[in-house]
Amino acid sequence: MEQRYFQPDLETMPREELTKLQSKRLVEQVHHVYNNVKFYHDRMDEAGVNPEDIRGIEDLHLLPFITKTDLRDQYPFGMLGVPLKDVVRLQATSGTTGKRVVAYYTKEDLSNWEDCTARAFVAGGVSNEDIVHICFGYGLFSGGLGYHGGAHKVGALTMPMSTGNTDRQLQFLIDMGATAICCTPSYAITLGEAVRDRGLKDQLKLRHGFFGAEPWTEEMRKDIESLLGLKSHDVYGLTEMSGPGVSFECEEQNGMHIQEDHYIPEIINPATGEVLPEGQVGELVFTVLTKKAFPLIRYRTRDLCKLDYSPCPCGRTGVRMSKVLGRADDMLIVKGVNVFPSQIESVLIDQGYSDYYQIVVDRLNSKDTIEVIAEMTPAQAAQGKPLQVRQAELVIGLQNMLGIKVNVKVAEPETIPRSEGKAVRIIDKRKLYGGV
Ligand code: DLL
Repeated sequence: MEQRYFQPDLETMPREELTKLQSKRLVEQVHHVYNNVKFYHDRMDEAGVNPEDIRGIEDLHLLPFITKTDLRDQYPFGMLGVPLKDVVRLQATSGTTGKRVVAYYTKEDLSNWEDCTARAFVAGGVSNEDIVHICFGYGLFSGGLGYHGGAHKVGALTMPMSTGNTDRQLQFLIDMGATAICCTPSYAITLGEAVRDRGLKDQLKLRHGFFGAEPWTEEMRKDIESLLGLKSHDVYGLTEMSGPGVSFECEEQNGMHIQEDHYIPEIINPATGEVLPEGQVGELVFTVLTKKAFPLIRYRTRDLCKLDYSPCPCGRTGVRMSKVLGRADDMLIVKGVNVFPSQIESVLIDQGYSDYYQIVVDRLNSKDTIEVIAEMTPAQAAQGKPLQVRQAELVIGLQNMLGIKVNVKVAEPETIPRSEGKAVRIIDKRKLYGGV
């Protein structure tokens, strides 16, 4: 019989028991950080909180938040919770700006992380009979090695392909008969388009796909599933928490179960820090309960989403987070107006454009300009509608959504550069000369 859960007792633990486990682990973790990390000792003292004040998760709100800036300030070893000799691995965030954040793991931290990605694989139908093709980057980025550890734990044949060289990726996918694939959703589309263009779909044996590391839409899901002929699962995570596998979609494909025996989620108002009620969109904050080398308490992820505590038919009890709906720090202020890239994306998708687009913000003669480059799908291009008409429709759609005038360029199919890592969709040139 197909295995449904990797660790059934933990994944289907009734809420009451889960809360008790979280409370016990939180109390231990708070003592651990207070006694072993000077940064936390000082922060808690400043906030007037004693480890004894934290008796369970109901007291979590007493603890101060921490941010990426705190982690950067503590670079390289300031957040370490164990002696360096007990650390066996490090990974680093994939950010392209500022100092990278380096996260550390003990042997046990790695094993817990592998359990998390193994749970994601099993939820998506992977067993020791599968062949898992991993084309996330191996190295400092947590994607490759994170998935790798989980696939090993499940006992699948694990192919450490890493990124790049689409021809080689396709050859291995076909020759080895890979049944599962893991990569960014944008690379899945690139691979899928290559499969379509070369007529290779019949030679693929793929059944399961695990995608993440960047936002993707339901439209992208449909494209990926039909191009590669598989069922797709969204997997979320961040290096600071360990990497991929903090939450994952089960077979219902309806929200990502957070692995609450390891992570406590909260949703806050990013402007005030107030904890928001269930169902409201806000910034996701995580407390990691089990990681000892790099123990983060109330870490502000800057990812915007909402939580759903209603029961899931799959039987897992971990709360489900929605797709990431935006980044608290992606919000652009253009001509004094708050602009979320997700608003622009929804207009593009409504009008039938592809998932590839770019938003270029600049400042000319002290005035902000914003340009959206939308890429037509082959079907749109085949309609032969004049480009001026398309552009005018987009300008109106974007103006209605954002309340400001946006310049628009409509690009031919597949002309926006594809990336093997995370897609670059926002180019804010204003930062080049000193920021806004
Ligand atoms: O991207 C870890 C990862 C690797 C997750 C592979 C899933 C698959 P970082 O490089 O630290 O770690 O980037 C973390 O990426 O805060 C989100 O903004 C974004 N992100 C990650 N997964 C998703 C997802 C890895 N499924 C940052 N949907 C996070 C949307 C995601 N955004």
